[in-house]
Amino acid sequence: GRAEITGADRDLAQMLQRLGKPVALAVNKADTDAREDVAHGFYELGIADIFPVSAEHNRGMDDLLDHVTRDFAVGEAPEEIPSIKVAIIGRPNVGKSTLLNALTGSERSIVSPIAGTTRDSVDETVLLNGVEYVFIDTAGIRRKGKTREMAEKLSVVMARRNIRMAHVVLLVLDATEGIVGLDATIAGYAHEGGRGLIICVNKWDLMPEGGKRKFEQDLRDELKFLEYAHVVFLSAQIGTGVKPLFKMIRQVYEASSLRVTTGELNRFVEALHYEERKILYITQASIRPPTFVLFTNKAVPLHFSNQRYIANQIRKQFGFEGTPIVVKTRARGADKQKR
Ligand SMILES: Nc1nc2c(ncn2[C@@H]2O[C@H](COP(=O)(O)OP(=O)(O)OP(=O)(O)O)[C@@H](O)[C@H]2O)c(=O)[nH]1
Ligand SMILES: [Mg+2]
Repeated sequence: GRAEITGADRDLAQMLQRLGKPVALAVNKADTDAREDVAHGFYELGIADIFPVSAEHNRGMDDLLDHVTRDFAVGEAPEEIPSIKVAIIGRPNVGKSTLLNALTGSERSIVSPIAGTTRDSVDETVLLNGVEYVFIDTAGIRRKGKTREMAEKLSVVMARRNIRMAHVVLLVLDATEGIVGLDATIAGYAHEGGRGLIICVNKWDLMPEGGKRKFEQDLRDELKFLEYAHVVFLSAQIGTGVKPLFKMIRQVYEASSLRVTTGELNRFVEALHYEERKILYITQASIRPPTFVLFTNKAVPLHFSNQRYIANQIRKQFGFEGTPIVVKTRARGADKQKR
């Protein structure tokens, strides 16, 4: 914006328009309002979408980014029937198959009191209120002489596999046994997988009344990294607490598929009063999991606890409930500072 249009600009503009692709023109170095006006002189290049910007002073970026991303698909394919894939994971014998049967009203998955009756994935579909839920469990295949240790290893392998295939994960725990090491291991994979997560405390029918609050407190202490996950108490065998899962799954799926515009995000950051460093700019790079990129004035990445703080603020502000949020930092002028 500080120089005249050159012959090379004209050639390039013509070439781009011949491609038949949408073209936007960013007129850089528009540092002030007066300079922004100059940008309009660039209409003569024949490109209708002109954006005066200042890369150095971070002006006009919101509008430009919102413009170029405006036709990007939000979520999956243009909503016909949304199909939500839900993995049911957990260690042996916690009641995964019983829960699948309760959710789908079927006897599809083999339930057995013998731990580790499972080997391959099995899935079952339920259509409810215009949404398709595909539940993925581990098929019941009884094998003689399977040791407890082997069953446990297998439960981890299957959990990892099923997490990859899913949008939302149901982590099943056995209330009568509390939270054990293997639960935490499997939970860790769900978290790393970046999937929306609901913690299902099963076999609650066997528990004395009134213990929910204490149980949840202990659970939150043990699984601190899952602070975003909903916790529900249920009995897969009797069926109590099972029905509300559908609505919750849908909500978690929608939260993990949410996109926030760059404009909204930057207004939010301005109001945040974040003191550790200056956040120049923030944008959402992807969904499932919602991933945000921060451009800051420091070269070192954000400390883990600060990352978590910002993730939680974003979650509160925009309703990303039940899903992990990833915050990445890009340092501005990182090279300059190294020198
Ligand atoms: N009391 C009670 N028992 C349950 C409940 N859910 C499951 N069970 C029992 O727990 C045992 C294991 O249930 P499954 O559904 O086979 O457990 P699983 O997690 O699929 O086990 P694997 O496939 O071996 O990993 C069975 O005896 C079930 O009847 C529940 O809500 N309450
Ligand atoms: Mg099973």
